[in-house]
Amino acid sequence: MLIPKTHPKAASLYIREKLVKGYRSGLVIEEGLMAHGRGEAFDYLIGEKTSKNALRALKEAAKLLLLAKSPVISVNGNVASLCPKEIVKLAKVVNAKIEVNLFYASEKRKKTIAGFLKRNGAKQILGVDPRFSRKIPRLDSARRIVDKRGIFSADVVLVPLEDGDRTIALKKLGKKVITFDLNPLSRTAQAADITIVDNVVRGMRILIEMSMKLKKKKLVADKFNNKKNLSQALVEMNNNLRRISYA
Ligand code: PTJ
Repeated sequence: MLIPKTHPKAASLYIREKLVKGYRSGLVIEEGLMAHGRGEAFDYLIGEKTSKNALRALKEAAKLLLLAKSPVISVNGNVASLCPKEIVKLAKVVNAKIEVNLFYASEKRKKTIAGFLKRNGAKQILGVDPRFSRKIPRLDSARRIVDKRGIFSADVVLVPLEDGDRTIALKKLGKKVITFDLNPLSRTAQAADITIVDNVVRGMRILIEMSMKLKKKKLVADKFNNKKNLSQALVEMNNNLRRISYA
């Protein structure tokens, strides 16, 4: 169906279309469509735009990625389908590796995602060769299987649209975790070092721009209070609701 550009929710509908296409081509699973619906509800509450608190988190995330020794971008079905070009571009700018890591894992889907990212410009995709598989201790989901050249040895991991278990397990291994999550209350959002409460589709582009700008500067990582920033995300949502309800 053709979505008119003038439709008030055109941007959101285009994102849905991408995900449905991703589902039909084997990148995304059914549960991924539901996860997106949950994200959409929160996106509505933040006014479908990048907020001040998200910009703060994005800046810190760019710094952390640029200062990292071996950063990795962890990719699942939803993220691959929503922003393949941005993943590849960000990896280039911050010199990160890209690893496929799935919750509902299957070898077939991992390969489909890796192939899709390569067609979008990626040179190397980790997480698909079982010879390099390692296990994250104390984690039961399929996400425990990681690549020894990637997440296993990384110091900073970007995990967009994540489930909380792995974030906690990665932190126990001493890694810094950055996430994109539209829900500031989720376990991932609460457990990560830096949570970007923004739609990954909008936020990824800004993260690339910020990383490109900051790359030219001398960087020092600031102390970032993620809990405080998450509280501000909730305050901003609350303010939006108040504005609407008092109108
Ligand atoms: O491809 P797989 O097998 O690894 O599975 C991926 C999903 C996303 C299905 C899996 O990780 C999952 O079940 O995730 P959850 O636990 O539903 O968490 C997804 C989180 O991402 C939720 O808190 C959503 O609000 C949030 N979210 C959804 N869409 C977006 C988003 N955050 C940012 N941008 C989005 N577009």
